[in-house]
Amino acid sequence: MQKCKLAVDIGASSGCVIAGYMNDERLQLDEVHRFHNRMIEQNGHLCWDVDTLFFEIKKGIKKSLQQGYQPTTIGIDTWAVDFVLLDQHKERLTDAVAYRDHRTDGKMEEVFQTISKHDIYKETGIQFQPFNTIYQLYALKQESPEVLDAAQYFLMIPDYLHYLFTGRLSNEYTNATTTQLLKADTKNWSEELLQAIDIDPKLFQKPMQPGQVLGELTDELQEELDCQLQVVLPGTHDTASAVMAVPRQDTIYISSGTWSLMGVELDQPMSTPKAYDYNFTNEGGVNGSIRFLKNIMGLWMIQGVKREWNHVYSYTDFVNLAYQEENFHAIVDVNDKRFLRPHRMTEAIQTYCQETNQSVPTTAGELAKCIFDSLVESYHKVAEQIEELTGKTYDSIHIIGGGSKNHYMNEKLAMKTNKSIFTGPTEATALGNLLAQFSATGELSSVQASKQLIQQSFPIDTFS
Ligand code: LFR
Repeated sequence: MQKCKLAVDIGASSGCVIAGYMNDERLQLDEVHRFHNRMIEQNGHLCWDVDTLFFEIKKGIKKSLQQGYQPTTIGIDTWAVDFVLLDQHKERLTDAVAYRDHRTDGKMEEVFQTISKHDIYKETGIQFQPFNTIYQLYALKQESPEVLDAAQYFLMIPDYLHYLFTGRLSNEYTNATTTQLLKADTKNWSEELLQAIDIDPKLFQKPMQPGQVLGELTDELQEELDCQLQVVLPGTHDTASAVMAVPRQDTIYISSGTWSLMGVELDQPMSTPKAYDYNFTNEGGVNGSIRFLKNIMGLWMIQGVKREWNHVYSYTDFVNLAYQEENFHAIVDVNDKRFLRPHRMTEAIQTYCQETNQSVPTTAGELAKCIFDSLVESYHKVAEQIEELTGKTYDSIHIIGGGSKNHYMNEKLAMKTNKSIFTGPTEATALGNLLAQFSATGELSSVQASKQLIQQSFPIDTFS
């Protein structure tokens, strides 16, 4: 039996259970289970099917045992900002409404009437996104105040999954920062902000730092799964885990997946007026670091087009098709609101091009080229903003995550920015999740050691 740790990483379109173990000074990964994830319509809202996610994780644990592994610890990370509420019996009271649901339309602006945008940023250092938890809670309070009256516990999605496995309630710190309800200085919930949206502070646990053991599997699950496991808190926000696995520190990174998260790691939050103007965020990281970054719309756009073209083309096909459209040029502002949750992505892109008097992409290749070129354009602009804000020049951009395999974009970005582009590892999020587990069990002692381990375990490609 090979001892291992299990990283569960769930993104907006798929999730996986990955076994990680040390072999000859290297970290070895083995994907034991992969499953689909998607939003479903429930009670008039777009929701995540958290019961199925729980089922799939259990399936992954069972498969790891069947494949000859002996898992000792497990940790779960997902996207950020979404949550559920539990009642006094610790039963789920709410659907897991997804952040792309329309319930938050216009809510951010309404909250600003009670507490100013400036004050929120000063208190939290977190970017303004209409879907932040603060605006979701505000929307829920308006729609169903009785639900908030009955609620006793607030759990974000990974907190809830961890609860199902252990019966323990926690609010993990890195994910909690994305609510835009945590005070940047105390790393605890902001009474002032909770009061502004009229939410009872009793719902929240004191945020717990990643890299700690949460608890054992419940007796019931030990029996069902026929194993004993410790649940360890990783950076439960996927981006926190991913950035932990960037092999170098003195670089701009892009965590490239459904979103492209582009920024640098800092020791202290930077909430200057310029950072506010550019809407940069200061998310809490693992080991006390701060992820100073900007959300860029990312591969969500090509995922939409892929779906609308009935999955006839794979991602690799879209990349190859983009190469063939050398003469086609159209650039959209990828962070335009219309692309966040459009009815149809293809149409949203075409309308943008029409309105801005550009060529309108109609073929799959033209659409792919338009999306990829527009993302590169946005990366370039954000790289300039990062250098302006930090007062530093960076000579490289390091791309991690599944999107780092897009050679077309990597080459264009190298040409556009004149910086070296390093890519990999693609499974950075699961890796970061595992690193926190190794550190909880005392097998890794420092950030330096973690980065070193990544460097010696995974190949890095270069584009210049
Ligand atoms: C990426 C991510 C981003 C967050 C967005 C919404 O998966 O976690 O960091 O801004 O999803 O939760």
